[in-house]
Amino acid sequence: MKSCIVFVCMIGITLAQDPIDFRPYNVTALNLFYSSDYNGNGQFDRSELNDVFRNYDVNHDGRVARHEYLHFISQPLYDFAVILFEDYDCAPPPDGFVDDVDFDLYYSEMDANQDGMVVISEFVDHWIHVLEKNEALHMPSSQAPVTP
Ligand SMILES: [Ca+2]
Ligand SMILES: [Ca+2]
Ligand SMILES: [Ca+2]
Repeated sequence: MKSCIVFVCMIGITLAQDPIDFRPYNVTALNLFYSSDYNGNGQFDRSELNDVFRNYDVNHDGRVARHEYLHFISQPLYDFAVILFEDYDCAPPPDGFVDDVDFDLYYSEMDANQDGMVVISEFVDHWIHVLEKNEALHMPSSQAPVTP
């Protein structure tokens, strides 16, 4: 469950951290990869995207509703989680549920070279981009930026 939350909201670990700080993003993304590569084959398999979300599917209907996902999330990352869910719910039209149709598209977006497999560099690049794009939603405002 913990690694699942880490992936989906990048959050499980953060429950123990105050303030929350995902920087440096490349390290966060790498840790995220290792917690999401369930079979340890060094790639993020398409099936592992399902694995990541499985624990959110409280009523086991094969898809994750917005309220199921957000149920696990609390402030200060709630707003970030809302945006992440919108990213996951990517198959048009957005319907408030994340399921295989969304997973296929999301996985394809992570698969930068479109060879059908998300390797570690693709995974890391994807999450660095997500973290940078949404920095205002998760950056601890009380801290000055840290230079690596
Ligand atoms: Ca794997
Ligand atoms: Ca959807
Ligand atoms: Ca690839």
